[in-house]
Amino acid sequence: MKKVILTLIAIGAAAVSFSASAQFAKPEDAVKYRKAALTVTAAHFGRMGAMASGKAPFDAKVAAENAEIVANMAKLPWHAFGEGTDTADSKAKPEVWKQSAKFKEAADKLQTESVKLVAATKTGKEDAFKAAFSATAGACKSCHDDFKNK
Ligand code: ASC
Repeated sequence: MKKVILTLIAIGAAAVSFSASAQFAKPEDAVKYRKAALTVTAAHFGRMGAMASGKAPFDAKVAAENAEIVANMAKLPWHAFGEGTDTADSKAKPEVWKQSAKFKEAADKLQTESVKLVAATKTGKEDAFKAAFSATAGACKSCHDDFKNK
């Protein structure tokens, strides 16, 4: 019984620390984490991009699978932009930390648009997919314009 309770406490603590703000041992670990998360996001976004631009035939099932991944991945990078992670090995502009409310808005926008994109792919309608894809790409782009160095 004691073991079960201790296990539950450990699981609870892990869940809390993840949701509050994932803890990274070193700033470099946070930078590595957010880059990895954004790289995976871009790969799956790109697969939809090929369909949105007509380079690949529209397949609602493939679009939905990729949109779901993007919507889930879109939750992850932001807690890895904590204080002290403004390192040289990053394209993040200082504005990420100087305009943190605006940065959070941009992060939230991606999450909102990518959830709408999932819904659009589930209609099976190419037009709905293209419109939602374009709105999501706009969220990527405006955040990059304001917060990412070239
Ligand atoms: C992508 C990708 C981005 C965005 C951005 C949208 O496929 O890798 O960073 O789209 O270019 O404007």
